[in-house]
Amino acid sequence: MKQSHQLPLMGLLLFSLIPSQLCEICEVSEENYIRLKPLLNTMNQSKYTRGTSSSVNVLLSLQLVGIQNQNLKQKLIQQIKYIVKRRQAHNGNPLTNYYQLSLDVLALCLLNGNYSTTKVVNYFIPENKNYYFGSQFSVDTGAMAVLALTCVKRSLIDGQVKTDESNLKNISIYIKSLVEKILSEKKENGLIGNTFSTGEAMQALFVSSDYYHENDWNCQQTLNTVLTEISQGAFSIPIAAAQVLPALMGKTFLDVNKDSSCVSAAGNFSISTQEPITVTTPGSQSSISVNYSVRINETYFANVTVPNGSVFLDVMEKAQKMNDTIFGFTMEESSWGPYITSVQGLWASNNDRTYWELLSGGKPLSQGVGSYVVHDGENVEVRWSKY
Ligand code: B12
Ligand SMILES: *[C@@H]1O[C@H](CO)[C@@H](O)[C@H](O)[C@H]1NC(C)=O
Ligand SMILES: *[C@@H]1O[C@H](CO)[C@@H](O)[C@H](O)[C@H]1NC(C)=O
Ligand SMILES: *[C@@H]1O[C@H](CO)[C@@H](O)[C@H](O)[C@H]1NC(C)=O
Ligand SMILES: *[C@@H]1O[C@H](CO)[C@@H](O)[C@H](O)[C@H]1NC(C)=O
Ligand SMILES: *[C@@H]1O[C@H](CO)[C@@H](O)[C@H](O)[C@H]1NC(C)=O
Ligand SMILES: *[C@@H]1O[C@H](CO)[C@@H](O)[C@H](O)[C@H]1NC(C)=O
Ligand SMILES: *[C@@H]1O[C@H](CO)[C@@H](O)[C@H](O)[C@H]1NC(C)=O
Ligand SMILES: *[C@@H]1O[C@H](CO)[C@@H](O)[C@H](O)[C@H]1NC(C)=O
Ligand SMILES: *[C@@H]1O[C@H](CO)[C@@H](O)[C@H](O)[C@H]1NC(C)=O
Repeated sequence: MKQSHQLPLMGLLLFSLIPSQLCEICEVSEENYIRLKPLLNTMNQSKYTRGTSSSVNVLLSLQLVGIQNQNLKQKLIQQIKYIVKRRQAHNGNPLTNYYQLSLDVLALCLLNGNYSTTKVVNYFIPENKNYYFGSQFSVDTGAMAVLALTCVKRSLIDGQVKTDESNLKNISIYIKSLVEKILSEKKENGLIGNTFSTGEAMQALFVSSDYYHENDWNCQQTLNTVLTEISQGAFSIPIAAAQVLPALMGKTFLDVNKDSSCVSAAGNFSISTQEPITVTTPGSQSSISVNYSVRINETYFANVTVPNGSVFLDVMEKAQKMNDTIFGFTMEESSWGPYITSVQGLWASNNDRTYWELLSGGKPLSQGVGSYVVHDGENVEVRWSKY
């Protein structure tokens, strides 16, 4: 499964150029399409200058919802070719987590590629610690796994892939167990996990309705909450918008190679040149102070003053200027923005499952340093953690 690792992505995308579809339960009605506009505008801000998985997500998402835009598509296809090439040159990306494993299995499965069902059954055991970050079940990861397993299950049932009965049975058991875990992360307002995992959780629940009762999930409530979050500018980076859009239009990744269509209406909203919703910061002339801490075994902290409206990263940069030994850090650009790779010279490692966790008031943040806006008097922290 590993050597063919990144290639399937390309094929998946080519496949997805075939118009998609199947109408699903719970989706945004046509008269509400206008409420999805901020997402499309944000996706249009996607930077094409560098190959990131962000552009891949944007393209996939646009294809899934049936929006055609030649200019945008050409640029994105160039990017994907570039990514595939680069990954081949680097002898494949190391497999770092189950979210990526699920994406790969899904791609192989959708392309009717060659994969071992027995390996899938061995890897995807719901008790595997890779579904968790620390003690927290990762809804994004679980949802992606449900999509992958559902695809595999369907090809087994269709007889496209041969296997013994026990594998099929185990896969069903896994899906049921993962769906339970996903549903147990449902919040009172309908979000599943957090704002950014909800779209993927919805996709997983769309394809697995055999595994839960109608009363277990109020799809409409979830949908309404997501629409509210859109209006508040929550999906302000292209990849966040790309990950939530398909579910809102009733689409899942399993639809990419279906060709009946019921989203002709989607052609109605072309991407406009309107500015995306940005959080305005009228109070940006004034200053705020935050208590910034670096916690390893010891805790180091400082009172850092930054302009009102600053993000976490601004605080870290200011602190670094104050004392480079204690607050020095490095970061790496990723599809979700800047990712903190080291602080005080201590590097995060996939092998050791270590990372720099971001917290506010002792609670993990659901955004990165480039997006999270800090508040006056807040206690923010970067903590040396294991997942
Ligand atoms: C795996 C994962 C992690 C792993 C990454 C390392 C590893 N071994 O893979 C760990 C557990 C370390 C991690 C950490 C964090 N994560 Co994370 N992570 C994911 C997850 C489940 C899959 C990412 C992936 O592999 N994508 C597939 C590959 C092909 O794409 P990629 O772009 O190359 O993936 C890389 C980046 O995504 C990067 N990464 C992972 N998380 C984050 C978060 C941020 C803010 C950034 C900039 C980069 C980044 O690591 C990936 C592997 O190299 C996503 C879920 C999702 N929906 O995308 C959440 C997700 C991206 N993470 C998220 C968050 C919030 C974080 C943290 C900020 C949590 C925290 N409170 O500390 C930290 C990052 C802090 C920092 N140092 O800057 C959010 C981002 C939401 C947002 N609006 O910004 C997501 C969407 C989960 C969620 N629903 O909340 N994460
Ligand atoms: C599929 O992969 C297996 C090993 O994983 C190999 O034995 C088999 O020959 C492959 N089949 C095809 C058609 O490539
Ligand atoms: C699959 O299910 C069978 C029983 O149906 C069980 O004996 C076996 O251990 C399972 N395999 C895995 C990898 O869990
Ligand atoms: C586009 O929207 C208009 C009104 O908003 C509607 O009358 C028309 O049928 C829609 N077009 C398609 C292709 O659905
Ligand atoms: C994206 O926005 C830019 C302006 O920011 C505009 O020139 C371009 O036409 C837009 N692209 C699409 C596909 O709408
Ligand atoms: C910071 O700006 C926000 C509006 O963006 C305002 O509500 C808040 O009172 C300001 N805080 C300070 C301390 O100036
Ligand atoms: C700042 O944070 C540190 C620990 O992170 C704590 O010990 C200290 O009391 C905090 N200071 C204030 C003023 O809250
Ligand atoms: C933290 O303390 C433990 C126990 O004293 C030690 O084993 C570990 O190496 C320390 N970690 C770091 C990053 O300094
Ligand atoms: C942090 O510094 C600011 C500006 O110097 C000051 O007004 C504030 O009282 C300080 N906060 C703490 C908790 O020391
Ligand atoms: C940074 O902090 C360390 C430890 O408190 C101290 O020894 C060093 O002098 C500080 N450096 C600067 C430039 O303030």
